Amino acid sequence: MKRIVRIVLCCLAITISYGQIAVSQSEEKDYDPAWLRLSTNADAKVTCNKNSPTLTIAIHELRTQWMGQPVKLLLTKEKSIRTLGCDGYRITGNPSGIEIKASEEQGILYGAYHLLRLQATGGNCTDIKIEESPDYDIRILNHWDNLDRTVERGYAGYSIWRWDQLPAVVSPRYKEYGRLNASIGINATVLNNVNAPVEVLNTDMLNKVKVIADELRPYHIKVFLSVNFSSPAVLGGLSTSDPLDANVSQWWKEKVNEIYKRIPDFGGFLVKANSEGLPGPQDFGRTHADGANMLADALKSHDGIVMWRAFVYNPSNEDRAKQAYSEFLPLDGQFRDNVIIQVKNGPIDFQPREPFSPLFGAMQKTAVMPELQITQEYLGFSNHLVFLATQWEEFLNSETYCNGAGSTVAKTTDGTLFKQPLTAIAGVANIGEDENWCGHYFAQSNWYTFGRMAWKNTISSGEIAEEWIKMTFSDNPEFLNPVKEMMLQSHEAVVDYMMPLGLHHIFAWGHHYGPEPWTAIPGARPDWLPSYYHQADKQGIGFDRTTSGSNAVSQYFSPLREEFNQLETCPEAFLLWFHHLPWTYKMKNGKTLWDNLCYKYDSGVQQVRDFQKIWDKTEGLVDEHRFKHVQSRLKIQAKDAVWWKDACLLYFQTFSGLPIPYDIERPVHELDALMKIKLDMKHHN
Ligand code: BDP
Repeated sequence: MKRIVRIVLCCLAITISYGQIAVSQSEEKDYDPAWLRLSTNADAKVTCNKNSPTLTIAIHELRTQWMGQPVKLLLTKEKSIRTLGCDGYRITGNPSGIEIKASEEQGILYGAYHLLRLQATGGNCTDIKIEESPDYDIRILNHWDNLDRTVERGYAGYSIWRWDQLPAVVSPRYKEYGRLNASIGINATVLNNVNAPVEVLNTDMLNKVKVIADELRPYHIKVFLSVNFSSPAVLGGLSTSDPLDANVSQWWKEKVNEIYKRIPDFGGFLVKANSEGLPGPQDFGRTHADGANMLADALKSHDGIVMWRAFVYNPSNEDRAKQAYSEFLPLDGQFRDNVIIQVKNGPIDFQPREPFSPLFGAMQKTAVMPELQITQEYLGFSNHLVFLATQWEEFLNSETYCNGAGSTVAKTTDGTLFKQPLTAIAGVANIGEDENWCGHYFAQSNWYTFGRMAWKNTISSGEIAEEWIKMTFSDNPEFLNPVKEMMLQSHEAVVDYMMPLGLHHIFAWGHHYGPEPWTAIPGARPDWLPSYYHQADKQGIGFDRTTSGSNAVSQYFSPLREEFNQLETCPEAFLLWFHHLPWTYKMKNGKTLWDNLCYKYDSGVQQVRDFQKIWDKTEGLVDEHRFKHVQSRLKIQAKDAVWWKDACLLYFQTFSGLPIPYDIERPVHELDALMKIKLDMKHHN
């Protein structure tokens, strides 16, 4: 809840007891090694048949951390290796030696990190035969970092990009960032916020961007920028930014040339246009395709690309959940081959749980890429322990039925079903200059997960959790097993205590931290108010998106649309997303909707209490600093979970008039008091 709100937040200071958001404001300091914690005195024998900065990194990583047999790195044009693509590699090994082969240097780098991961996770390091290549060509982080170093929806301190010091001072953290990303296969990054000011394209800024690009290049990370569509007029002084105006396209061409002169391997642009008040081609009566294609033409000769976002919606009579599809589907097939449409996982906005956006599978003649949110804007910021792998797994494995059974979202985007010229996946970064990078130690697992899933979209959340725990904490089963279980349950827990059964967007106005299902701001856009989404009244609750409601179900393929449309088949996790139901509606377990809602909220609270117990038992199995840090965050999460439960149940009870089942924990707050909470979110400037 948006434009106004943007002015508020990013890094926050909260004074109220319902959730202390820790914000680091310190200068350059030591930082946590995250999942790269192997000891660095291995002295391994490593040879390589070629030389380059990237290969030097691979050699150094192995030399210092690999404890096993000699390793040979071989860049080769062998056909069987070339078929693995430019990022792929083959590792073969026996007790006397290991070979990593790849056709490009980045393949060698990824192979080296794979071997080290095998060692760190206790895998078989003697008899190895591994072949890997990624499912997506571009595995990209989207930083929502502003030029003043605040981070929109960032909860780990200021931006790691020291625009104030660049280009003269180069933070050692850029390289460490490159290393962490390369170790999980991330190969691209958008440095700045999608809400981009025109200034990002100033020559001064480009000189700074060049330095970061130079630092990240050896790690094989391409730099992209978010740009503002009205740059030609506002920055360039032209009379218009109309994409069909010859001067405008010429301005972009020259700007692009200026960039490539400094950064020859620049990736391209990410564009948020005609969305939440930002300018775009529609301001000039043109379409999204006109805008995207004009930029694509400017980038084409340099091999640059345009990632054009489909996150568009307007205050209209059309259900917000339908709008991106309505806007973009008619344009399918009209985009250049170096344009890819970036679509958020759900049709609304990174909610705790959403069905997948119906654009996946529907746009078949245009490259489409998923956008996931790693930063926990709608999941308790960096205070709540939420492992996102299960959420993304659910999304990637969702059946679209666009091409019969088995047409998962993953397959509609990775080139399996549609031969799209580009494949990519984006994650909105949760990185800041906090000592632990992400605010919460467990939030590092979400950065890690994004890389691993972008590489292999069928990897299971359990596998990722296990790898990450072993690399980051410990392989002691006493630690590993319960912590893994906790991580795997954590997303369901947060859904339960925030928005169970398909509820969505009942967050506090602006900052999205706590509950405010009651918000009523005079004059506010209706689609920015929780009541638009929950539709609670004396009769019932939920958004009717069936054929007799907004008919959003029609945007899905059969048989999914019927499945969502019919009460008997609609998954209970999406019940109130698609249906408005009476409070006394009988659910599958024989209990009423109201009772189920209460039990869900309560179960969320109980799960967090269990997480506290699990974590407390790990004392001594993990270093004290991280133990205490996570422990104190879990206390905040437990308090917040009760806050959510009480706020939502007491508020919805004013409509249902029904008692909270007597076998669950009683509310500990007064609704009136909860309704008065206004968190003091300050903009760091
Ligand atoms: C919403 C955020 C807002 C972003 C917007 C976007 O609240 O800060 O600018 O998405 O993705 O989730 O453009």
